[in-house]
Amino acid sequence: GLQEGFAEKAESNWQITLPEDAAALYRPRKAFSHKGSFGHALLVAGSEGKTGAAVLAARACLRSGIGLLTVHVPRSGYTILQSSVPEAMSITALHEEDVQRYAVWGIGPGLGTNEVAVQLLDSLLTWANGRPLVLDADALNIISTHTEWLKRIPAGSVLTPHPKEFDRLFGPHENEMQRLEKALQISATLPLVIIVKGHHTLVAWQGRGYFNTTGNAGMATGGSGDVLTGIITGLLAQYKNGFTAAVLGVYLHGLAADLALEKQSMESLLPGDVTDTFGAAFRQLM
Ligand code: NPW
Ligand code: AMP
Ligand code: MG
Repeated sequence: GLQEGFAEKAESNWQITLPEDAAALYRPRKAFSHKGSFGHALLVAGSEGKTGAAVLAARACLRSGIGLLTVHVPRSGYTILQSSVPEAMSITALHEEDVQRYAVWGIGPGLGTNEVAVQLLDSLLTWANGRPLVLDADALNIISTHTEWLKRIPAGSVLTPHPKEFDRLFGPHENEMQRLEKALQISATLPLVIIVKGHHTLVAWQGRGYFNTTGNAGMATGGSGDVLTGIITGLLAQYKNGFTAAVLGVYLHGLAADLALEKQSMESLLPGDVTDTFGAAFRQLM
């Protein structure tokens, strides 16, 4: 596998994802494939005033090649989601029997941290049944206040904190290097893919760290991380491997942002523009 390819050339626990590494991970679609070939993902996102996070994650998930997408939003987000992302199905209630049909769950963008959100995450962690999850934003913030839940996260799941969310989860760090070392340590202890977002986003897995080489300061706009959660969830459903989904997702997200600068400036770039450029980014991997 590619992880072995990465490991062979590594002289230390730290390495960078080069374009050829990302291209080696990419798998083109087969001519006789159908929507069932690419997985059915569930996104649990949004709350009143933060339905935008659900919309951004849903669009990104669809543009990453998912076969089918269902999004859980509160009632207040239902019509917004349905009219802004018609390709996605929407639901406003979750039941144990129904959720089992979704192979991969992405949880957290704009979810909020009130008691309803806490109950929802508690149920999802119980029902996950070994299924890998993508956990972001408020899902991570909730776990920060219930740290014993870290042990309930299924193996192979992907956590996508920004530095502040990372520190809420794992304690304060004096500097970025300390934080990255901690991410590596945690990934050697827990069977989780830990991302630390930033200019050179780190993917930590099994005690090794993979730095991303794409992306730019134009991504420093609210909603960028919600787009990343969407693409990683979509890739996890297709590639069925958290490490691959994380490395490829982070790389494509940054590359799309770099390519989007052909039409935008760093000031004008919006998270949704990056989603619209996923196609150009995928084409560079072919
Ligand atoms: P500072 O300012 O340096 O002290 P929060 P959130 C820090 C949803 N959204 N390097 C920085 O702290 C999300 O999905 C909904 C260093 C920053 O001020 C969440 O559910 C949107 N520091 C919820 O809102 C669009 C960094 O963290 C602070 C850093 C809250 O998410 C927006 C912010 O973190 C948003 O995505 C870095 N690279 N990155 C919508 N349209 O619906 C961040 N920080 O307090 O966790 O709040 O990330 O805005
Ligand atoms: P979030 O804070 O959750 O919205 O996530 C921000 C996203 O934008 C992450 O994917 C970051 O890696 C990316 N990002 C933010 N600022 C920069 C930057 N200066 N250079 C590269 N990527 C960035
Ligand atoms: Mg975020």
